[in-house]
Amino acid sequence: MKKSLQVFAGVCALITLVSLNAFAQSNKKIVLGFSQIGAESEWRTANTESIKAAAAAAGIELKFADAQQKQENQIKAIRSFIAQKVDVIAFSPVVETGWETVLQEAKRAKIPVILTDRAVNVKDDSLYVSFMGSDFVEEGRRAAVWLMGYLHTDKPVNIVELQGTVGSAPAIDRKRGFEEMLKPFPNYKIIRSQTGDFTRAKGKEVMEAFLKAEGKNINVLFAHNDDMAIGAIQAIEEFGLKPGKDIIIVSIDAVKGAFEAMIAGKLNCTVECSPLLGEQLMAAVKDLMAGKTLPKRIVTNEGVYPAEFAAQVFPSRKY
Ligand code: GYE
Repeated sequence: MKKSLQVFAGVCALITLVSLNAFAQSNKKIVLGFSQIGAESEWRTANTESIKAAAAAAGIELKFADAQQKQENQIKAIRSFIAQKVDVIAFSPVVETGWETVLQEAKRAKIPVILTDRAVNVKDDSLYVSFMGSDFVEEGRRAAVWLMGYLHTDKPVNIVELQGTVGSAPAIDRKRGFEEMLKPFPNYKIIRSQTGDFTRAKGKEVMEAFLKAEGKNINVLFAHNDDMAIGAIQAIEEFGLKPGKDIIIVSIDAVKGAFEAMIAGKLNCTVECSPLLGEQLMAAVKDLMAGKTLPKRIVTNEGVYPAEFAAQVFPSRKY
């Protein structure tokens, strides 16, 4: 029984390889179905542009679907890619959980799935071939390390936190990394934490509520992305306080808007999270179609940009 199973698995692998090689030899265009989360932030817009431009440059036919930040729309898009028999599916999962069924459907249809940007939480990791994107826990840690180095104090520090989309990998991981670094220093306290859904409008709205409740008690804002920080900056100014001075602000992404805010003295630091995943994704799709095995995890290289360097770095920023 065991032997025949092994033989069966071997034959299946061979068939896949032979068909992938046949594909590589034919000149058919590779078709990639990509399900994007939405257009909630500057980061996301840059990510979409990067994917579209890289697909065009690589000669890959891209079927692009915008889910408007709804998981059900992403599931529908993936099902439609399966029905259209695309060669590869890639997607950036809005939240971590709830993907098993649709990923099993893709697997049954023998369509490889690449995760870009955000991770999923599934028991069976054979449901996707590779996950490329940032280390969000590390980004959270970097924000905290910068903050403690900047303030360098053992006096009480009251922090408010604007979280990303509830249940999303970057919101869960950035919070975890940030808290992990602060833990040994109990004078740093998160006094309020709420989601702003990664948007400017929500960031502003939630910051207004924080200010109403805590007023001048707030020393620091940690925002899980730049857009929410930019929304919050407006709320702080309208409240009559100076962002970047009365309230120290650190956020994540390093989009152009963050550099402008830093140059204006309203944001103190941004931790980089690169949305420029397009080229890497297209290279991975081509490798896959040529029968190569992809690394299970491809991590993006990133840095930290304090406001002092903003003006100098700004001209070379690509997103
Ligand atoms: O930080 C935020 C976006 O998943 C890394 O999503 C991405 C995050 C990014 O909306 O701005």
